Amino acid sequence: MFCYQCQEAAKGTGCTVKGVCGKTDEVANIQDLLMYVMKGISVFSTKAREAGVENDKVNNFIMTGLFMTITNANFDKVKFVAAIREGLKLREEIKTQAEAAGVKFDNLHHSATWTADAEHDFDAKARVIGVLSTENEDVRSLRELLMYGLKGFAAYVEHAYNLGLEKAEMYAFMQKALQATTNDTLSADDLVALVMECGANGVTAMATLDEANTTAYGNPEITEVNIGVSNKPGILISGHDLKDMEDLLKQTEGTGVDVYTHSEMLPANYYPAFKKYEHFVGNYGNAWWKQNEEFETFNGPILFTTNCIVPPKANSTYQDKVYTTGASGFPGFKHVDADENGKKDFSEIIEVAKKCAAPTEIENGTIVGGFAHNQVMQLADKVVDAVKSGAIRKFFVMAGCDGRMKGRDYYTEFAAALPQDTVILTAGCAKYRYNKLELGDIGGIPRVLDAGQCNDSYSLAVIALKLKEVFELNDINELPIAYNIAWYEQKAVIVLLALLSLGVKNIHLGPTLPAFLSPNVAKVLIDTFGIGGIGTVDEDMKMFLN
Ligand code: FSO
Ligand code: SF4
Repeated sequence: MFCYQCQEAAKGTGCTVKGVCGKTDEVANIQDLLMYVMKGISVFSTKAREAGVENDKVNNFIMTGLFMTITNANFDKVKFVAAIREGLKLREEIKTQAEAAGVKFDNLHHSATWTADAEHDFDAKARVIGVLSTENEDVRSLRELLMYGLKGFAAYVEHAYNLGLEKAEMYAFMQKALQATTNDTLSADDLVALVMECGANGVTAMATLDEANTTAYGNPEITEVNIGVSNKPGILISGHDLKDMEDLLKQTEGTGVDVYTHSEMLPANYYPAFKKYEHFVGNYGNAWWKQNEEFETFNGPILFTTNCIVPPKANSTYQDKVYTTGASGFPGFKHVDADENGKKDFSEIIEVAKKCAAPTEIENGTIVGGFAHNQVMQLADKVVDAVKSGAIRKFFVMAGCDGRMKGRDYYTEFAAALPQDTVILTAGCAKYRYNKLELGDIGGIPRVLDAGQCNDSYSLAVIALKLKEVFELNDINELPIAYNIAWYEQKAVIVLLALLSLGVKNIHLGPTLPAFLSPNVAKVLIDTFGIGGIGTVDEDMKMFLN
């Protein structure tokens, strides 16, 4: 195996024996093979599309396949083997359709022609088509940057799709980008252009998801979220999928079982449509990486709707109570699939919950969030006045991810050290590093404004664009906003590319720069966009405030 797609890549270069995330080399390899098969399918589907052929099964397969390979999403080899078999069939189907539409294929890339059925043949092939099979390190770096952005993009597209909102051009881009990685004639500039196009598509995906979420569940509003517990048994729901959240709330109503959000699902508490459920108690615990301890004390079953799974410890007492759905999976966890009508039945989880003890309290009190674009716009006059009067000197976008690396204490220390006339804008699980500090408010505006999930970074961009308009500036970079972003997995990659495509410069990224950036590609990002890493809290504070 060789994997360097996330911030925890071993030794800052790549995992080669076993993932720091817990992914085995077998699973890492089979994920590479699924990527390879999706590239082969895209060789045909991009041409088929030009000839007017759109295949919904292909669109769906590629969206979910990309999502399944995101860090921490799916550790279940059986699922990948099945997906590869299905993918090979779909590849033949789309090839036949394209040919029927008059497309002629020659000089096909090997990903479009390789085939096998036996799992040991999959394993053998997987070992030779991985990331390192692209020899030139800059081409490899650009291809992988594109693929990782694409994975995050696909996740957002899938959440919107689950709420009934889709855009054909988003599927077309996924396949175009996959196909592009099979084309050895593309120059570095061509690949950079595709990476930027990926960022622009990321903006579309986040905007689409925002529309899907707010149309279905209303606009997030200022909310005090309970972080304590009730005396009834509960189900803990993790991940990002709000449709699953809704289904679980509906199905648990009147059963005597309460519902709590975990990690990236916390922002579900901010939506009006979910607040009406009395058995929706609040949020339990912290960011994803603390789950081994926090699931022990939760006492009830856990439902993963997306990525952010940490393999349970061998002596864990909760592992037989964990369920996955959607693109997520883990060997030994039960998986809930939708039926042919798209309905998910969570009744087994509810029955398990009924037999469990209520959660053990690990914290109490409340945290405040719900500052997505609509809510912030309602406070716009107050915010603009505070900026004009100097009460707010600067905003710090500290969105992104949390993680277990020690160096991430930096973000807690940085947030605590920020002067009183600054406001943090956040989204994603990075917030858990400082959302329980008492940072106070500025004339009633909390000093930490949480917009929501990582995809709600879109809200932060909308807010920035609105401020640019109000202050009649020509350039988004003239705003008093600094970007000190933490990253972990591929959703943060698409958020970063989306910000770059909106023209945002001088973003600082930590706790370490991505291992998949070759020195030359890193230089392009530094020279073109002013991307930087992080230093010490003191040094960075001086740098940002000057
Ligand atoms: Fe994972 Fe966090 Fe939302 Fe990231 S919980 S790490 S950018 O925020 O993606 O899924
Ligand atoms: Fe390593 Fe991250 Fe890849 Fe997991 S996802 S194998 S931790 S680089």
